[in-house]
Amino acid sequence: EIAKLPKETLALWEKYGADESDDKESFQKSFIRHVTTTLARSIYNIDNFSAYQATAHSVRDRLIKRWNETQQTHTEVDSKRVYYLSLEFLLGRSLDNALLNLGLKDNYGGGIKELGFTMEDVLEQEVDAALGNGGLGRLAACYMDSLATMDYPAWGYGLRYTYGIFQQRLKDGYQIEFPDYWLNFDNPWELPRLDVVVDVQFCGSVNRYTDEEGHERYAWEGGDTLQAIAYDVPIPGYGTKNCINIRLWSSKPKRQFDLTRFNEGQYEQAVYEQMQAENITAVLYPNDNHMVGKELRLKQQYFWVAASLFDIVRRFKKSEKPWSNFPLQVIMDKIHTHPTLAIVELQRILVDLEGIGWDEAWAIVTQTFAFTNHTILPEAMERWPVPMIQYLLPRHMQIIFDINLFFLQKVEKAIPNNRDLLAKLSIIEESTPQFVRMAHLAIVGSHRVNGVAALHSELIKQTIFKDFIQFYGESKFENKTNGITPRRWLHQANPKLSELITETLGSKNWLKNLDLLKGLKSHVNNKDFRKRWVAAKLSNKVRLADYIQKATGVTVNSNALFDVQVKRIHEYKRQFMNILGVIHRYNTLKKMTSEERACVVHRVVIFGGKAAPGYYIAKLVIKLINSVAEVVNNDNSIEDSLKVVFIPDYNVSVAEIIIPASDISQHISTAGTEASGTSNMKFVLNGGLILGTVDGANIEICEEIGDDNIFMFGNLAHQVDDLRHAHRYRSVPVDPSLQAVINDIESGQFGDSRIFAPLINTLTHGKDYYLISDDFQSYLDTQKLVDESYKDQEGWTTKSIMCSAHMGKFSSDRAIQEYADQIWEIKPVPVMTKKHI
Ligand code: GLS
Repeated sequence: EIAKLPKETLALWEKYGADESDDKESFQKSFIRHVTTTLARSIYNIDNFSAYQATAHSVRDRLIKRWNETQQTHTEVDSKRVYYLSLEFLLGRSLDNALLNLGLKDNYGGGIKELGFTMEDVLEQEVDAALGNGGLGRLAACYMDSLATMDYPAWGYGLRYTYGIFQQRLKDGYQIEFPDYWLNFDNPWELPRLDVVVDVQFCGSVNRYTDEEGHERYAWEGGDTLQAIAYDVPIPGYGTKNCINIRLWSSKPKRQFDLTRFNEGQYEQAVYEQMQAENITAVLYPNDNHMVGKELRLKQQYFWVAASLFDIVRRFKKSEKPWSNFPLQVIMDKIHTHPTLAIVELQRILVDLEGIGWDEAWAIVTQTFAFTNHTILPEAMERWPVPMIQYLLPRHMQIIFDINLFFLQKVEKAIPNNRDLLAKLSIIEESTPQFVRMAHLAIVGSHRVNGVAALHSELIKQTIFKDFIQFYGESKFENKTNGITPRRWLHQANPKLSELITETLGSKNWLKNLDLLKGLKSHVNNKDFRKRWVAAKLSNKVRLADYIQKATGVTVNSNALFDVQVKRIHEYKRQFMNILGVIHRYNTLKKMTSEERACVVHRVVIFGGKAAPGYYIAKLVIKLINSVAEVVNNDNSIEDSLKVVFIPDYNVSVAEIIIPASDISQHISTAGTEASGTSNMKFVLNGGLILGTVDGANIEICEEIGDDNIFMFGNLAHQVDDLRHAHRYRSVPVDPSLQAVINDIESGQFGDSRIFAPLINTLTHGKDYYLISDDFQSYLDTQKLVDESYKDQEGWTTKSIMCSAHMGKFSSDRAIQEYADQIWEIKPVPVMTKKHI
């Protein structure tokens, strides 16, 4: 029951609900108030961590105001909203981002100093919110930043995992995993909504009955019911009042205790149900680009979509609009196939609960959903066994069969007598047991499908989804190249460069319109500008060198060329090729005379990234990198011309230190395997050059910055199939330079060679699925070119400036604008101010 308040009360709200000011004194007041009341500490008892907490709470107060005003405006205007359904939101830290987006950084920085702390120390206290694996989860976070900044009415929906992506440590060069219990202390960046609770059902059975009007209906009954509790995470836009929401669901049991069991003395049994329920949102699955067919994962997916849809439908029903308006009010973007069950759930709500006819309901469903595909890798394609769905979600399985039946009937009508095509398009894979192909369900249940970079969007049409083109034609499939937010990835991560850019361009407008970076081109010959550009890079390298020293104990020279590959460890991303190249370089250096070595460019090769805990080969790559590092870094004979480091526990905040410091970064996936990649964009935006294959977004980056400013190499996507065929059936000999490196490893140069045998095996015996041998020589040649170019420091600086200047296209604002205009059909809704809620 919402209380109806008399007019006089509203006046009081007006009076006391006015904005808390953003000036220094107001911050200091609220800081002290939070130390004493929220944290219950005294002036004699504050450390950096409590200073962080008090600052965060002070920012949170301001965020909540904006959040309230935004939600109030959106409710009043009631325009179409986009719901971004993603199982991963890799937000990283929030304090610095919120300070910058809200424009509080200067006042708060000054304020905190007077209180006896430094902003740097305070910011360092925050733990990352690491509810994602890699690019996919970080993309979701960048998109939320853009949606907020561009005043769009948007909500994200995800899960509030108790444990985020594991923490990686190294022992004897091997990765070991530790749980990331990120909620150890209170989390100021979430608002628990303990009153927003949704029941979610599993198992049970389906009963058929006839309703009063004589229609055949289905009821899903019995089974277990859990509860989803909402936690809201406010996401502030940059330079706007708009503050959108990510709603994360946490699971809990519907009943606290089985009292009968408890009374019978079976205490453990009694808490069992509670534990089972809490398990659902306990842990993020630590796999990137790889499906693990665990029942718990399927439960997570349904739990999340059921709670989210209930919430979305409840909001829509409040408006009392007819159901036909649903797609005019709601658009849901499915990130990957993870939320595909939402299609089935919405059809179930409309047909079973709202009594709408199947066809009418299906039209609403397909208009409501859009599907973004983020990978072409076969091992990442989700398929769930029919018996598993049947058991957990019996009514959903029936609906999937019906969706499939009606879809195949349409195909048969349009393209008669083609059984082969029906089998290929079917949502059900006719194996034993049968499987549900989630990507097929996602395509059939969405009105639009898109890939995330030009090449990727073409490839999905030619490969995994090619049969669908026969039926739908091309128009349903399109491309939306990924983007990154310049607020976090330049302004926040690289304050020196950001300042220089703002000064040079005369305003901060580039932060909202990244195309303005083109204005830097006319300064490329300005001596002072170039000097400051180089100085910014150097100071970022010094910052990284310090971090490396602390994290690994290795001392590196900031004047060397910093060569970086940081991303999830995967065979297709070919960190293995990189380290093999390092071995080649090392042994070449060893053969040189001191005079010869004096002429070579010194390099620091930096690796970082997590391997999925069950991914044996990827973990061996980490071990090999560390074994090589051990030998190289302790070999005085090469006189510091090469250092190798593996930075442990790569995450968003570590990325913010590494990316601005790179001279060259490697994006060297086998052509056609990396859907887009987004770190490539971050590096180039920060004036780092890239060494890459003709893959993913590298291609479009090259188009924008020009091929003089990028080092591309290797075979092309269309050659891959033939090369693999040649490996299998003509046992092509391994590339000679590669063979030499293999011999070095096998000779024991980097420790017991038996350890690495399984890794070497992936290259030999007609395998080499990722074509390292085919690309190796061109990789080495291109690395030589990199060295040569780096010797010309002036030329390199010009390239670096030109790189940043041409990166406008890769702002996530551009990407979001395209989604909003062309797929979601949503309009900005500026937040109305002077509303006090
Ligand atoms: C990924 C792709 O592998 C990346 O290439 C892509 O940039 C990212 C965001 O679209 O999505 N797909 C995936 O499963 N993990 C990813 O990082």
